[in-house]
Amino acid sequence: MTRVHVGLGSNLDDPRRQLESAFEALATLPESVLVARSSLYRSAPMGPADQPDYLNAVAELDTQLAPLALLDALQDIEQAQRRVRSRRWGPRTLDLDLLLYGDRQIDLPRLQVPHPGLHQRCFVLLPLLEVAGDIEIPRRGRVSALLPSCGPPAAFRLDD
Ligand code: ROI
Repeated sequence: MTRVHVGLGSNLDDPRRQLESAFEALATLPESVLVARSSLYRSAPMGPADQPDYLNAVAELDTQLAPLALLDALQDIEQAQRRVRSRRWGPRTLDLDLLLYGDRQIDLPRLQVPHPGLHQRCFVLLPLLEVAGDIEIPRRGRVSALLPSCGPPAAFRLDD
């Protein structure tokens, strides 16, 4: 089993419902166990400002799926929720990013792990800290060391 972290993001079609059903789908992934889910966080869009605010969260899983098999499974979930992505950095119904795969570093055309933007994004680092504690991000250091320089946009935890 490898411990992995997946980032969830949505800013279309009832983002709270999108993230809830994504967590349900993640809980049924083959050869995997959903270990923890973070709270939901709201943030202004990074990128074009003419789109709704995002909700983001992080899921922690233990999996026996290989990285690309896991990526395929995440993309299946995105498609099942009728992912709409009109333009680069535009609004989307559901984004699932493989953030961390154990302590592996992966550099393939389809998949870069750790996720390239992870260390700069408050809306990823804050939910990650909640589920994973102060883990080490390969080549980047600990989450707590990255938080002071993350963002904008700022991210705000929603009440349950
Ligand atoms: N901005 C925020 N706040 N949250 C996201 O998940 C997010 N995802 C994206 C882009 C368009 C870069 N901006 C985002 O893909």
